[in-house]
Amino acid sequence: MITTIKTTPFTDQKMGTAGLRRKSKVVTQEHYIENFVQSIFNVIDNLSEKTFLVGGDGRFYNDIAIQKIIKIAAANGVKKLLIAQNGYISTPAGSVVIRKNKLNGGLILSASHNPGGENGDFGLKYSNETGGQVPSSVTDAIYQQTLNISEYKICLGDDVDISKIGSTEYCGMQIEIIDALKDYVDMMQNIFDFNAIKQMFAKGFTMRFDAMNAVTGPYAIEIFENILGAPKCSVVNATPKPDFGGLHPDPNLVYAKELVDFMFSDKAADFGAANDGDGDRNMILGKGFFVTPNDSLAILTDNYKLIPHYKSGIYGVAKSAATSTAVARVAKEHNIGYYEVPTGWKYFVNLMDSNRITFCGEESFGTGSSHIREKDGIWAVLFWLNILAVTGKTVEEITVEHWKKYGRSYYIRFDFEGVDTSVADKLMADLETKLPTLASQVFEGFTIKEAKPFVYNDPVDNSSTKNGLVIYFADGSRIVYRLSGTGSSGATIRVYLERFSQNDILQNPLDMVSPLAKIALQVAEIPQRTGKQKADVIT
Ligand code: G16
Repeated sequence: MITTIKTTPFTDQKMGTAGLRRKSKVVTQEHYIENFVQSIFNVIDNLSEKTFLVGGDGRFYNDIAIQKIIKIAAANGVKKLLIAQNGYISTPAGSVVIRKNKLNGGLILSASHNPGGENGDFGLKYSNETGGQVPSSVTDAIYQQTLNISEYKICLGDDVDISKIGSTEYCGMQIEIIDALKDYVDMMQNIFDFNAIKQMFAKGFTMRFDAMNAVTGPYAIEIFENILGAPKCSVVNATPKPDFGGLHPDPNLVYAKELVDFMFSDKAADFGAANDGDGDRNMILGKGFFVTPNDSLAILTDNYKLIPHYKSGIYGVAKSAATSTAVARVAKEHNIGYYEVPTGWKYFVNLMDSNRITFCGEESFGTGSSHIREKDGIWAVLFWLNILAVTGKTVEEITVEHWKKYGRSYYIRFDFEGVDTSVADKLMADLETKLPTLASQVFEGFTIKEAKPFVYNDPVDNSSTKNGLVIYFADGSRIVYRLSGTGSSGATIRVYLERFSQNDILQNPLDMVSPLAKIALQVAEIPQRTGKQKADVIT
């Protein structure tokens, strides 16, 4: 049943910030998935001793791609696959399964927060035995394979029924269909004070969780409604759909509009949250109140003692360079380690594995801890619920008290989308050349202290990564520029603006950062080069 098929390379199979992300129409081309999956297996030794997890966020084409992966894995002599029932598993739950079962890795089919469907995006992430995504050295090796591939092996058997939990054998390979919920739910119960949260709901506390028609719906219903006792229908858009019901499953103020409108209305619940397509991102809201992911990371870290699993102490904390410096002030206060890494969760993995950090997070609505090696949307929601239950305070009270103690980093991100790739690349290259000339210059009353690329030297594997360009101002404000690494076509220029104030903490964020926005556009010549006078998305 095993056959070898001749093929020719696709030149666009380089993984970005988190796996390979391409338009569904690209991925459905003949041999596309086969080439990529074979290229992954080509860089792994001793496949006959290895077991991998397969599952994803249920988006369009996942069902077909899963069957292809099964057939290619079997033909390559893989020992065993654990497959999530019906193919559905959130990215964090996948990390739990890989770690708990000591698997050799996993193939997670998700383009995360990108839209899905026939006209949307498809994605495939490759994790190793840490439960986190493989480092750049491995993605580079896989890319080289994709450029040189001339054949792949595949088993010509029927499709495997993955709808029922149990074990089977396929083409000489063992297969186990697993419940993707149980291990994850158990882990959350071991981390947080479920009794305190249950009591809070029993007293009438209300929440709305928007699963955005994506993979976390069943997890959220089980945890928030069935176990913790949140009122029925607290979880909305709870059924995963291949096209996310037309939603763009990115939990931010722009794309989670339905939830935001509700939380800013008279009917608002006490607490609101959303997750993205594969359940690793989160957005936190109070009644008429939004918590930026930057502040959320700082607040969770500051309150770690309220959580049973962390109360005896944490190692340290890390953030991506583009994320605000709010958590740095908390790390200093608690006298714990503090690290700044490039954008991409994979850069946190070595820091967690070497016990340098316990918490980490990013401006792109990602927060997590060393319980797994991916960011974790439901974990962040439970952390907030635990804080609210123990303190009896509102989301707004907790956040404002935090600002009173630590000052506030006003923070806004501008995205310029659909820019021609060559225009975006040239803009970044020219800006990098210009950076050294900017020191000491004054724009809009702000003095530039230093301007340079962000370079990260990993203390564990000594690799060095350059990602983004940073302008540091004398008053602690910052502008960061980088190109998105998760798009499926064209380029997105991201401009991250941060302005710190110790005492003036209740201003409008957009007003506060508007002088920085002006400087950012002027210095990089964004309007002249892209034709865009303003950002497409402001979050
Ligand atoms: C991925 C990575 C994150 C990163 C984000 C931003 O998120 O896992 O670590 O912060 O991309 O990507 P970019 O700014 O390059 O578009 P996700 O949720 O898409 O997997």
